Amino acid sequence: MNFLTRLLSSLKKAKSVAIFVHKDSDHDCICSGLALQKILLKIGIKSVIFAEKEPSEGILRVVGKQKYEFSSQKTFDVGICVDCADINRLCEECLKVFLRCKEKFVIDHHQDNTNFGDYNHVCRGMSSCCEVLYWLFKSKVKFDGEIAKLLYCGMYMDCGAFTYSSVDAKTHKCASELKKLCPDVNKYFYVVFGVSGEENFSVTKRAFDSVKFYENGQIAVSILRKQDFEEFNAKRSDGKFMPSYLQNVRGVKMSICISEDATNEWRVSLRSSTSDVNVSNIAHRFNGGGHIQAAGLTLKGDLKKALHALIMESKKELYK
Ligand SMILES: [Mn+2]
Repeated sequence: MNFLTRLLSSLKKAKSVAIFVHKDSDHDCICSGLALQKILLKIGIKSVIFAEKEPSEGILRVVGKQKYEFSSQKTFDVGICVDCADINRLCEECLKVFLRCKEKFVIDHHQDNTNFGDYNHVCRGMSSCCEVLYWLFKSKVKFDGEIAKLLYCGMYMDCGAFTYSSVDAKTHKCASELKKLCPDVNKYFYVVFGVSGEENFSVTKRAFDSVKFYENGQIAVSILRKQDFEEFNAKRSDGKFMPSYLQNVRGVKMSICISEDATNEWRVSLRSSTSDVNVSNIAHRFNGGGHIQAAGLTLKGDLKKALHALIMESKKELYK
């Protein structure tokens, strides 16, 4: 039995269905979760979405206010996890609920997905989980403008606006079909990329001042400390454009953007400008994960030591 047949037959029998998105949610996972919820509704199935917390402002601008669950004592018949490479990407509360689900389904696109569901549909290396959902349900459900908008936005954000190596002719075909259903979708990218406040501007400026280059300009590193965020009343997401700025510097093959989340706890965002440099390999060595050209990890402890370890691993990947 193929994955979709299995999923649909389980859903038909299920009295309760839960969708799960990963912690530190990005556009792709929230858009995937909401699109899947609406797709299921089209075939008469109600579901709830479990998340770590309310999505960030940038995501809210695209999806609007929606209902999420954050914990539950209930046992669900079917659990579907989207955009999650590994079961540990679920927050503690979501994980408890997911583990109790009688049947567990996984829909994802990460190269390094661990097939942690009872049934797994993983299109490794595809642009986004949203694209996976598009191809999976395309022949079963008639997508409407709202579903198309969600799928398009999640895909657009997860593939660096169609610039990553994960984008192929199929991705563009999917985008083309979706865009017919939501012709004005670009306005959301204006609100996500175009609008910034003083806090955002100031913290980005601080990040620029911190930039150092290594290995003859092939590696660029930016660092934002807790006090930088506090000084400008900014959040980590206010510095989110640094990776793309650094990737645009001539000669830079990979960038490392570091933000101090809590005292001596560093969230690291890795990007590479060529698929020859696989930053997900680096992330894995520090228990992180992601994609070939975009990955992330968390480090604890002394920054100097952490940075040194990161540069050493990056060099290994760079000269492979
Ligand atoms: Mn994704």
